[in-house]
Amino acid sequence: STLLSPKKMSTARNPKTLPSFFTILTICFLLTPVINSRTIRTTIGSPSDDSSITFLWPLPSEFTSGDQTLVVDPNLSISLSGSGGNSVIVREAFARYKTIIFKHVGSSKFGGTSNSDYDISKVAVIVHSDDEELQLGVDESYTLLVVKNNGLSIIGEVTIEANTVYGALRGLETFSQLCGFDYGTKSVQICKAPWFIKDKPRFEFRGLLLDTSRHYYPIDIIKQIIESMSYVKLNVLHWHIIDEQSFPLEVPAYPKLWKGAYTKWERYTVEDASEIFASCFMFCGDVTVKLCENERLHSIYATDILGHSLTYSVYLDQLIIICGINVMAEIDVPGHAESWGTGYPDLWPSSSCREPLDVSKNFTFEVLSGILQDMRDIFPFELFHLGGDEVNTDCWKYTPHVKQWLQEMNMTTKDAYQYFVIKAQEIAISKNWTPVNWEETFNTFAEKLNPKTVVHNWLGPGVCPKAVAQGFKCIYSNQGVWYLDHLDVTWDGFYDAEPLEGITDYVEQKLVIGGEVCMWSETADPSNVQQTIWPRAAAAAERLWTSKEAAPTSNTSETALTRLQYFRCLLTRRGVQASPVTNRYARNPPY
Ligand code: CP6
Repeated sequence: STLLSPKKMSTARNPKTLPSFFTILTICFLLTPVINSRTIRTTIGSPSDDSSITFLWPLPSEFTSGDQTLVVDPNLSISLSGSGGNSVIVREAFARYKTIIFKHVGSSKFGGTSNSDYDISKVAVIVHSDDEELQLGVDESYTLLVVKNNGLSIIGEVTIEANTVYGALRGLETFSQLCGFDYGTKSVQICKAPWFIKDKPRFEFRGLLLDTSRHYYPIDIIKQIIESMSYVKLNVLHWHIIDEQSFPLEVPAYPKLWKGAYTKWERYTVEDASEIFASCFMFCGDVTVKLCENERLHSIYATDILGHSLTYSVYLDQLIIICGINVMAEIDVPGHAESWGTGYPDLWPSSSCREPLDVSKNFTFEVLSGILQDMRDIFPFELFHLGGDEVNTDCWKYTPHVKQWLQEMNMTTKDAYQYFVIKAQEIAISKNWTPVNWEETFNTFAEKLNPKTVVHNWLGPGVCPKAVAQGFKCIYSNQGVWYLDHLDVTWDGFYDAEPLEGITDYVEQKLVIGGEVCMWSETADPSNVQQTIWPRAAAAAERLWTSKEAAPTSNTSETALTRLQYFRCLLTRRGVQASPVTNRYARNPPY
């Protein structure tokens, strides 16, 4: 059984977490019978009567709850402490979540605020370190404690403790999901308190691919997508910027490249691209950013929920990390790159052979290097995606100067494909990036790939077991279950996918860094992208965040569907146009 008794919980100490919190936790457990003499109902694995369901998505890895209902003060305050106690990121995140939590309180539509006494007035956030960089494997764990102030407690009613600001962000998201607006009393309530939550991600890489080449997405839409990702604790936006159909990105080193954009309105400037990081901050907090390029200093004008204007000056680096989401950019070579030649036709082998890029010219690699150099200034994430999928080299053979080059080099077209991918990897590595490649590169010349390569699965489930057996890291994106453009795959198809499928060895399992759902955009644009992503991406997000014990498959966990239906409503309440999870008439209970 996965039921956590108070005794088990207090002895299951994580050596990385400081004892202070566990002392508090233990005291709270001891006090719990005083606070509430009824048995605490433990939620994991409980029967599926409504009150036993925990309306959190993704489910935390460990938690217990009770049966008290607590009322939350709309003037909720934060006290920040620990060495991360000065964090603007956490403070801003708190302001952002306050807006979300109290959206309806005081609104004339619901008759103004109530006069009830509040059980929860303060959130204490303890962050142990503030200099952690947002990179792969950053500590995102947190503990969240919600107890009614019974006069005995010396701590805040809500305590979030984390080793890094990113853990604190995840904890604040969970806290916001515990808060619900009660239309009867017109107040925000937390049901099933007291709560003891100890949470950490199952996988360090939890991604969503967005393809901005098949259809263009304005910056605002990308910001909305980033913000919605933070609701399900996804932490990597895989930005598939360019493909054969359009080249929407400005590259200062080669200014004609973005002639390959559909129109001059469907392009991203370098500033736009930088904003895509900063975006969560700007979008979530109703913040606009003014760039002072030379100093990399940004002035941010934020408006808090009371309408007061706050002005901060923050360095760009601080802005990038506000939602704890990394951007992994992709330049897909040599196959998906026809649009490069609109501005520089020399990149095409010939006018009748426009793809793959011309492998025989130095110019091709000069341009690639120029693009990567300009992108290095924009994207600090350690992973960079070099594509390498679906390369059909036939027309290289029929293009005279390429054919001659192949003969001189004594290469087959397959050798030349390998040559291109390895050269691209060398350029990326020289710029201090870890290369990621689609699985065809591994399937064709695994032994030649740089050992640091992260293999990105998509062709069915088979490649990760093989890649990790050879010591490569792997990202799982099996197209049969995690391609969002496959509209026939339902939520449970996404939910039941298993990144560790076929891998039993513990050391090999550790090489699967996570997984990613893919929003290819041949048939999606801003009008339908959110409905196509949500709620199915949330199903995958729980698979990536929550341990398999706490979140088994849809068959064995009756609560998953009900929780997801509730979470889909949460998304729509927060302004995300999520589709229905399933047919309306099958819902029980009817949210
Ligand atoms: N574009 C690129 C695509 C796809 C891939 N790479 C793709 C292939 C098959 C399906 C969906 C998407 N559109 N550059 C494969 C990684 Cl079914």
